[in-house]
Parts: sequence; structure tokens; C-alpha cells
Amino acid sequence: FKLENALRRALERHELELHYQPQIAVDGKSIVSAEALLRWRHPERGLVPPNDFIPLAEETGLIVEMGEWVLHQVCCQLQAWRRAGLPVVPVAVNLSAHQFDERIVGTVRRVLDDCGLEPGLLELELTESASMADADKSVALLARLKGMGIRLAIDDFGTGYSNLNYLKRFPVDRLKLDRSFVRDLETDADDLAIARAVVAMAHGLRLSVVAEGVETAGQLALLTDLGCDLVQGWLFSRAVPAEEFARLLAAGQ
Ligand code: G
Ligand code: G
Ligand code: MN
Ligand code: NA
Repeated sequence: FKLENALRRALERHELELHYQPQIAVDGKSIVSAEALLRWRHPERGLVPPNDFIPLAEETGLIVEMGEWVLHQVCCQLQAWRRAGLPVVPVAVNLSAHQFDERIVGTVRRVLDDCGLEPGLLELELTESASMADADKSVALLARLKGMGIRLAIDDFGTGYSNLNYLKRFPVDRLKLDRSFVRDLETDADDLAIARAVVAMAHGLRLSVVAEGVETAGQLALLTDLGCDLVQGWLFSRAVPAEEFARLLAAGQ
């Protein structure tokens, strides 16, 4: 209850901020896209990670308002960078399952409009569990979002319960291979087999694959061998504040 008020105040007092983590092509050093990750800059507790406050935001419903702030922030930031002449890349925003209903279509349309951003620069990440929970509904909702021209990704792929009949029908662009399969890639033959199968299946469905949590050159080499498209992880960069990400964009291209 106390934390809930604090969280609401955080939103009002602009204590929330977004950090950006680059997604890199396996065959090059270029930043192809990025993921926006929410942080709470608490006056006493310092930088609070999302796992410490998003569950509460979801329980209280505050996540809807907070998620709308995130979308608005990302789209207007991208537009500001573009106006400043930076070589911008598409940025992915995480959607909570609580945000994934009919309202999201209007929200995204309004935010893109407000910021004057072209839809192709916005990607939405939906977790495997959220997208499969009511898969028929997801097919329809994803189709409406896709029809607006935005990009779609399935997050944490491999950790939920995928119905492959539905995956086939989801108009998504990317699968994000969960980092639990990447962590022990160099020592665990089972993880390697799973990663290989996910890449093969994704490519068969004309989806690209982003490997999450890439921390070592050995993992990168294996993922490159498997034909994985993009990598995201501490080997390249942590999620960094907006100004720092702008410098990476300016330097990289
Ligand atoms: O940045 P970090 O790895 O600590 O993020 C932890 C979790 O918080 C991840 O699962 C990520 O998807 C989630 N997360 C980060 N930012 C957002 C956000 O803006 N909205 C939602 N719903 N989840 C987020
Ligand atoms: O949305 P998702 O759950 O995929 O969020 C990505 C999370 O993974 C964020 O919390 C981010 O800080 C974290 N992360 C990003 N890169 C790495 C990495 O290389 N290693 C580990 N352990 N975590 C990472
Ligand atoms: Mn994510
Ligand atoms: Na993930």
C-alpha cells in the first residue's frame, strides 16, 4: 500500500526513466535495434530494477498508465533523436500481459501520432505466456497492431507454453530466445540443441531470432554458427541511459 503510493508518485514526479540496450547483428558490430528497459530512480534507494516494482504495478493496475508513459517516452525520444540527425534504429518496448487488450491499439495509434513517429521504428515485445494465454484473441490483436506497421516480437521464447499452431498464425517479426538457454550454451549440449531448433523453426516461419543475455565470445561464436540473427547482452553493452545510447548510435554508424 505504501509502495503503491510511492510508485504512483514516482510516475507523477518523473522518477521513472528508460535505459536502452543495443541489439547487434551477429556478423557485424552495427546496432540494428534496441530494447527499452524501465528503471525507477528512487530518491533514497537509488536505481531500482523493474523486477522490484513491475509486479506491484501489475497487481494495482498502475502498469497500464506506466506502460503508456513508456510508449510515449520511447516514441518521442526516437523522434527527437531523428530530428537531431542521429541514425535511429527501431526500439522495442515490453508490454505487460495487463496491457495486451483492445485498448492497446488506440494507445499505440495515439502515441505514434502525438510524437509524429513512423510506426516501423516501434517494436512491441509480448511474452510467450501473455501471447498464448488467449491465443485466438492474440491473433486478432497482433494482426491489428501489425496492420498499423509496427514490429512485433515474442519475448522469453522457450520458457512458456507455446502452441505452434498459433505461433504459425501470429504476425510477428522476431522471436527472442530466452537467456536461460544462452547462459550454459558452451557447456550444455541440451541448451545448444534447443537453441539450434529454435533458430531453425523461426527461420522456417520467416522470423528472425534475437538471443538474449549474451555475455561471452564463446556464446557469440556458437550463436553465429547456429545462424542466429541478433544478439543482445552484456558482451556488447548493458542497458544504458538515453544520452549514452545516443552516443553509441552517433559513433556506430
Ligand atoms: O532490465 P531488466 O533485465 O532488469 O528487466 C527485468 C524485467 O522487467 C524484464 O523481464 C523486462 O521485460 C521487464 N521490463 C523492463 N522494462 C519494462 C517495461 O517498460 N514494461 C514492462 N511491462 N516490463 C518491463
Ligand atoms: O524483457 P526481458 O526479460 O528479456 O529483459 C531483459 C532483461 O535481461 C533485463 O533485465 C536486462 O537487464 C537483462 N539482461 C540483459 N543483458 C543481459 C546479460 O547479458 N546477462 C544477464 N544476466 N542479464 C541481461
Ligand atoms: Mn524483453
Ligand atoms: Na526475455
